[in-house]
Amino acid sequence: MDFYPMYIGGRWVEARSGRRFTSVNPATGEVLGEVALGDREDVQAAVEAARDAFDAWRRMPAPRRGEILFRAAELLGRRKEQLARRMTQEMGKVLMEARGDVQEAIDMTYYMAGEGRRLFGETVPAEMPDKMAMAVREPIGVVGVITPWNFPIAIPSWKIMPALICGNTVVFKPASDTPILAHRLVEILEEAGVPPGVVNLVYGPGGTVGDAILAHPDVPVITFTGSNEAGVHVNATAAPLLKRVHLELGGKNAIIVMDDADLDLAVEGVVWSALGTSGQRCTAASRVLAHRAIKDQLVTKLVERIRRLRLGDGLDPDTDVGPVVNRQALERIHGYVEEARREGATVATGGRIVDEGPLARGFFYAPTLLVEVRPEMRVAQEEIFGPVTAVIEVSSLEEAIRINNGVRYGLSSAIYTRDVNGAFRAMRDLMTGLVYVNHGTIGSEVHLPFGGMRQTGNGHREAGRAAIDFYTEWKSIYVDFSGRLQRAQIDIPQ
Ligand code: UN1
Repeated sequence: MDFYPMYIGGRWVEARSGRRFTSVNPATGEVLGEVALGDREDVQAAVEAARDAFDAWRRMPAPRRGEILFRAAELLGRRKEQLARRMTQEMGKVLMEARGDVQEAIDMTYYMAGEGRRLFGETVPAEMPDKMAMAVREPIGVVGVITPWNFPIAIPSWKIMPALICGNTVVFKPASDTPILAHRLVEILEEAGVPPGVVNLVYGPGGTVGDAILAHPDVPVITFTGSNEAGVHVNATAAPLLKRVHLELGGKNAIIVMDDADLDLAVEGVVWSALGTSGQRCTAASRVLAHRAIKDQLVTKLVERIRRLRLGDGLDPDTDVGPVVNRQALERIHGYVEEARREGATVATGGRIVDEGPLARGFFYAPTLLVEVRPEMRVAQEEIFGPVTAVIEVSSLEEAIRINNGVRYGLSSAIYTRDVNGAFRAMRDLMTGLVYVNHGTIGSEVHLPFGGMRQTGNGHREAGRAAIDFYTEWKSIYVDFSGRLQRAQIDIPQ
């Protein structure tokens, strides 16, 4: 059985306790490998290594750090297929989407490599003669990176690459459902020339490792993607130490389909956004706000399209939808559907755990369309994180926007329409960090800010230049070359 150690201070090591856990293929139940199970002491060692490595790393010229990331991007590119296959085995998403996940990481890594030559500050005129004023960006220190399993290469890369290019060091705790992918990513960073201690990897199911990172006084920055429940805990644990915390949490994303929309295009957008990655994306479309004039027609087309989807092992090129990540997920998803039924919704297709035939060995949920859903139902308010979407009928754009905005999340939204004015009104009024026009709710690009409003997060954004803002501190520098005392605000030049 393959074994996956932790990576601390540039060495691959067993957990100090010697304990291990396993990683399992959700399509087959097969055990893929054994993984070192970390605890508090491993975190302590990782933080010390990251702290010790910080000084040399922050002083390395940023373009040189960029060269290391450039090599990492090349390695990710060369291993794209291998990584994608492993990803399908470890968390179930179909191979085509696993390739997309790795591609997002490649794109982000090249983008951040380039930022090494663009960590722009500001120079501004000073108030006094013979004086210069400027603001420069500085790294902050050790960044705690805590990531989910649904984008096992992309999400860690969105966090680690900007943290590194800005000159920070990293303690990385990946989701315990996808430790092997995390291992592969860190191997690539090592091979690309990231010096010992600059990136450290500690695994730990059960919260001990995560909590030790959150509560460690030498980790001033935390970046976390995961559920809202966990995000609140992250925030509360980090708060007494006044850490800088980035939270990327849930979504309850909607696609509005207006009466003048291209329905076939909308169907493709809904199916891709709602059922891609088996709905396990924070950007997944889990509500369809359908104009009443086209609702019945849209539902008929959606049902027909969804029934043609093939469920199966993501490695099979004929598979459209893979399993969900684990048994608990399967039960949680089904619980939402059952509750929707009790509240009066109708299952137009799907609505069941696949518990017979060869797929019964894995964690498969039949792609599900719910109709007769009302905006206040739980299934229309809470994040499901599974292959389920709910159709809600609306009578106007205003009503659709109101319902879209009537949830606690604000990550992504979309509108299908041919009306230019309506599209612009929606772009202005939809309260989400991402808005798509004639396109589904998923598929953000790495050079634009990514993140959500309201309880999807805490105001920070990742990707693009926004990430550079998160991973740096501003330092304002004044240089007086007049040779005399110039008292600010007092010796006002005439
Ligand atoms: C997530 O599900 O946590 O736009 C991120 C998208 C992807 C990112 C999803 N680029 O759907």
